[in-house]
Amino acid sequence: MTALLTIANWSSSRWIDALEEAAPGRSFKRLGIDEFDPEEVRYVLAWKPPEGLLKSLPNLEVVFNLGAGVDAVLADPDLPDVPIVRLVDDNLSERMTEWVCLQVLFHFRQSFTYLDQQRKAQWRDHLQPIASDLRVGFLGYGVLAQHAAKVLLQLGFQVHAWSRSEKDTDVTLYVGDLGLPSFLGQTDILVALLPLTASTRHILNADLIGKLARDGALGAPVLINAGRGGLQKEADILAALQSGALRGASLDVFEEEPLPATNPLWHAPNLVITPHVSAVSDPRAVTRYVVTQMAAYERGEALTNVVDRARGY
Ligand code: NDP
Ligand code: OXD
Repeated sequence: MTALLTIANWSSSRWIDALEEAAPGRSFKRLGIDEFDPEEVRYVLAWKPPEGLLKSLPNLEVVFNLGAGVDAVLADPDLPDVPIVRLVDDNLSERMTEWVCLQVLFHFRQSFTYLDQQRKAQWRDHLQPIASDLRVGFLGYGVLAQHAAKVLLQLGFQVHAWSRSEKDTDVTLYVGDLGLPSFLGQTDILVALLPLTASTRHILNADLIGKLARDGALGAPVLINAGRGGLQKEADILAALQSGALRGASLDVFEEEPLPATNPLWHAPNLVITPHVSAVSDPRAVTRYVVTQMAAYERGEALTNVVDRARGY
């Protein structure tokens, strides 16, 4: 019985070391490096697996996605009918919370203005609103957004959120298409933590930006996206930054990654760019999660965090 590891963009050596440490008795093979018999593969541990791979494994039982977002796995037109388990892990949530809070505070504390003044050796202060004057809205209120929201609430920000379905929360929740305009109209800093699905693709467009609050303490809204690049219409975001319709933005994800050097976003005003690093999966933490799930599954217990294919996340 073999578990096959297939990861794009990341080096597999740290992963295989972590797996062998967490589960010494198991057989782990790396796609493209180790020899393996496709008939013996029972589990795949995947980050952006090549299309068709999963279908070629006749005895595959479970796919463990090594990240939280499963858009790359679900994009495989030949996806076999096996459960796909996504990553839900405190380590990942904590990293995302750090990044989200860093970006919210960066824009809130007018950091572009002060960095610009520093380059010009200018000593000049600006009126600083207080956190409780700012309305942070989470577009998507799942595991990661709820974790970040707790910290922003502690910092004093007003927080509200938008999701697909009703749920019990500690913040005001707007739901579905009907709730979206009211949600946007109350939002000074928008934080997108949505999965990429047919319903969310290109949701971050000029129309949405035009509906954000313009009466807030920062004078114009800020857009933060760590969900997926496919949520963005990048030309619209660029135009909004250039026109001032957006006061600033922070983007960790892009329609094309790596972001090509020729992309004009690199030179957009008031834009923070990070290279899809807001919450990088940590091999040791993820490995513990996967190995625990495998053991539970083999004891006949239910897998957790199984993706709902009809919903797309
Ligand atoms: P969850 O599945 O826990 O949360 C997703 C949220 O989005 C839910 O609140 C869900 O609503 C909402 N949602 C989905 N579709 C819609 C829709 N059509 N309309 C309104 N709301 C919608 O995901 P996570 O919080 O764990 O992760 C979110 C995303 O973050 C991942 O899918 C991934 O793309 C991205 N990510 C990026 C990373 C990075 O490094 N940049 C790292 C990790 C994740 P409901 O609650 O009703 O289901
Ligand atoms: C994820 C990611 O989805 O790292 O976990 O993007």
